[in-house]
Amino acid sequence: MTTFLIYLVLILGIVALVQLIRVSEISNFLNGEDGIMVTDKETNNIRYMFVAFFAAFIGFYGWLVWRFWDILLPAAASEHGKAIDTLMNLNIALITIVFVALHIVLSYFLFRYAKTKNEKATFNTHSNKLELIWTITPAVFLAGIIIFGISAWNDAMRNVPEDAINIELYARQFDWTARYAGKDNVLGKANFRMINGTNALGIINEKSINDRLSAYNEKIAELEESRKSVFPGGTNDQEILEEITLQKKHRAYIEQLQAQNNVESYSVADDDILAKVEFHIPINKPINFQIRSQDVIHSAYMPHFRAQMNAVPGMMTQFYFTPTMTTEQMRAKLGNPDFNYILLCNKICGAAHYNMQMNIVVESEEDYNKWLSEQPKFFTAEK
Ligand SMILES: [Cu+2]
Repeated sequence: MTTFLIYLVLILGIVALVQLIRVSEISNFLNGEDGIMVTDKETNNIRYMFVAFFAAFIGFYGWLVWRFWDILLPAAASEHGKAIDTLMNLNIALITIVFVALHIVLSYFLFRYAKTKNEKATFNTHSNKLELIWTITPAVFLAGIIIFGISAWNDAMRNVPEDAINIELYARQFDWTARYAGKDNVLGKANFRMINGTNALGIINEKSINDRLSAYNEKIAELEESRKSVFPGGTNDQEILEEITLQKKHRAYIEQLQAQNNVESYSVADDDILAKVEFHIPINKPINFQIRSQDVIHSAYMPHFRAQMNAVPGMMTQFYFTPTMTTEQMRAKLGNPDFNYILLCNKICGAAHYNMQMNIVVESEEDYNKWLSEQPKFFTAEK
């Protein structure tokens, strides 16, 4: 109702304004004045006002850049990030040059060629030369930026070094889990059919497979048992039989997984480590992030390292980078003792999306190894 009233007031306001203008036009007409005609004096005022407006506009842009430049991200804290920063700065510089030049020319033309009573405009219909200039110039600049962009991207996406540390970033509504591969640097296999309350990532090893199978066996035995208390062949019995078929189907999937694995492929998961609140990475070491999602599309965004990659359910994506500044160094550089690197979800994925984040600690390799050795292994940890 309030919205309706606001709209009504607005519409009536516009109607009143139109009527007022009409009244003033009619009164001018009755007084013998031509209200539509703009005088030279008015034109002159308007052109000065235009110049002042454009000067203020460009000044405001300059002020924005000056005032807010330092709340943008600090210099990149990863190796490939430097190229991305250069690309970004180059883009901003080009945009600024074009923006300022264009407005200077625009205000000059408005000023110089404002209509006066004695001046007649020239009428240009077409100029091939001009068309060529304003097509080719932006095309050359855009092609340059695109080539630079593609090469920076290819550099960032180049082959992952052999010695990269493998870390999985697992996304779900609404949190992140970082999984470390342990001593062998090989992440254990995972499958969505293995996901349950105690194994949110669906990691496969001998224990988790066996736990899963025995849970299904128990459930099936329970259902068989409950059949004894219902009328054989009756509606209730039918329902239980259907449930048993379903449970057996689920069990068959897990048995399939079991058949695909052996002692060796099980054991790579045995030393996997999960981190929930924050995760640590060592400086100057390539880190290979393997990114998965449990439910919807999320996006692993680590702005200070200029890294972002979608987390897509049903597939694994990957991003690798080498951090070049520890958390402590960045804190000192920014003069902010509370600074933390952060992993954010950068894809609006639901109600608590805003809170889907995790701190990243970059430290010396020594500290990193120490931290990692203190973390409990997922499968042997007390739960
Ligand atoms: Cu998300």
